[in-house]
Amino acid sequence: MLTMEDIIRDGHPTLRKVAAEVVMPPSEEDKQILSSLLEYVINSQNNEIASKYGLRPGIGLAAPQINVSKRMIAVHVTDEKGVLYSYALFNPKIVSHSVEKAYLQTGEGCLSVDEAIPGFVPRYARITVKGINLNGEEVKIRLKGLPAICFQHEIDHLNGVMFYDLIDKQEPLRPIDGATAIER
Ligand code: LHY
Ligand code: NI
Repeated sequence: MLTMEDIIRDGHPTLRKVAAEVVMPPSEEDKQILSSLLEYVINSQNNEIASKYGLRPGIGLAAPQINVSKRMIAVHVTDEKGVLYSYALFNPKIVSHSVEKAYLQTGEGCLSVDEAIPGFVPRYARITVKGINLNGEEVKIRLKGLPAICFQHEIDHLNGVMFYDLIDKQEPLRPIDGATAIER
């Protein structure tokens, strides 16, 4: 199982690389890596396991964060209605998005960034993501709210983008006009 020791931190060059597409059908090794990402986020949300292994709680994780520069992400997050979005995807891609923007009222954090960096991170309010799941099936997911933000954060990691890159450097906490503020 993955622990915080497997997660590389800000400053590591892998976090700034554009990750490679995973060749389909995926190898057993790539499937194993992807399932370990999902296992981490699930374990990290279990109080007993998280405290036993010192896991920082997370809702998403991308392969570059464990120093694997390949296009794989895992997300395990519930929306405001309590609906669970639990996905492990190869080659996830945003195939369409709203014009409307949204941002988390509390800002974002990152398992690869140890300090808190305040500021609003502009995201699309709604996205449609396509990818391949662990069973090799193509999935198409429509997302809004926190799950949409989480997928965008994880897909950014595949492109070498960190959340703080998107924060307004002059005025980090200026409400983003026309954007919806989302509570966690
Ligand atoms: N994980 C963050 C986490 O706390 C993702 C995240 C996304 C935080 C959106 C806050 C808002 O689970 C990662 O850093 N994954 O890359
Ligand atoms: Ni992150």
